[in-house]
Amino acid sequence: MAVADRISLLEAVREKVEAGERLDFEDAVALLESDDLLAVGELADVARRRRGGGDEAFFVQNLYLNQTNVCRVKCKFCAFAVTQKQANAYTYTPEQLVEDALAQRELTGFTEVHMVGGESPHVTFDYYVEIVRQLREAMPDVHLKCFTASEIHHMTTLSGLSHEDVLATLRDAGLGSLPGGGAEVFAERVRRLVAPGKESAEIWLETHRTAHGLGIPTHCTLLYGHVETYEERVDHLLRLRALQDETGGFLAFIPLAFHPENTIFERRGWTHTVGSDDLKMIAVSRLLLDNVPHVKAYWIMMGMPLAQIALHFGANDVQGTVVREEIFHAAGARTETEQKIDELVRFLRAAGRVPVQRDTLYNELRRW
Ligand code: V47
Repeated sequence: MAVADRISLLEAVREKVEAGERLDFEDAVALLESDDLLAVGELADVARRRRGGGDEAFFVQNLYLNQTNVCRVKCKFCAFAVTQKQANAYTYTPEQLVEDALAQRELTGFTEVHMVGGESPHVTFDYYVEIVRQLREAMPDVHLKCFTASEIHHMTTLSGLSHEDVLATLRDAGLGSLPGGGAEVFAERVRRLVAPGKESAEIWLETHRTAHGLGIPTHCTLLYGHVETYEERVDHLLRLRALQDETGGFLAFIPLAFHPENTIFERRGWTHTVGSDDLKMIAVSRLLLDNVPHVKAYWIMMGMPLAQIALHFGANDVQGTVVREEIFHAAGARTETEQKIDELVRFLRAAGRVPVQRDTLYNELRRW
């Protein structure tokens, strides 16, 4: 495409953003194809501010737990999952998870437990309900953000219950929200290549629709930087936007950059995404998902220095203190696995933003 055409495409997008008009498929592909990274970032920041965003940059004080790394699904992008027979396989009991969380609570005052794990065929649905029930009982004031839509689907096959019954049972036991994992890329072509054993895009979306209908807010993600095309990224974002139009139940979107180490793709020569692609994904997500309130620059994935810049490319959240992260670190993440609040605050301030500690539902807890 000629340079002049590219400039006029960006200008057309700018006019739409300034008029508060919705962007379409072609606009988003053109933004991803643009080499004018700073212009794309600035447009995303304009769109964020036009929709009421300010100088705040949010984070939550949270604790990551993984109940098991045993998984029946052999996703080719995953370096975390193992089989039951592998030496490093673990499946914690509800009691062990509670003991661990209570010990961590002595050290930090986290307000959220973020828990995901493998789809182990060696547990029952009661195992999941017991985890939630016991965590709720031990820490009634902590928000439990647990289990991806893929894990919820796994629970329906373990129990024979419907998605609605599984979600309602977990909610009644104390579940507060769902994290956004498992979405990967919705396009059937990509799913067949990278996650052939996983449930379909329709099931992932239906699980979130059902959660929203039950009053359970959720998060959403896109795993980019492997075999997908720009068009497939945009299709994914548009499907999320359509569901959000219907339910309004997504709290935040988190673009997840593929980490190849210790995966089949590393052996095929795949490398880490580059910073310009990470920033573009943040910006295009912010521009296209005009109805999702928050976009997270996940520091575990991109590192704090790039996350600082992402806050000027449409992101308004950096996730949280985390404490312990296994999924990205199994696949080669070089970031820390924990940030202390003081350190997060320093980074956010240095990025020219006002650090705000939030709870999971984006209620403000403290501002610096
Ligand atoms: O579902 C797995 C992805 C997800 C790799 O909801 C990988 O607030 C990159 O969903 N390289 C789990 N990505 C993490 C997740 C998440 C993270 C932060 C915040 C929230 C939220 C959710 O990570 C998985 C999968 O899509 N993943 N392996 C990898 N090698």
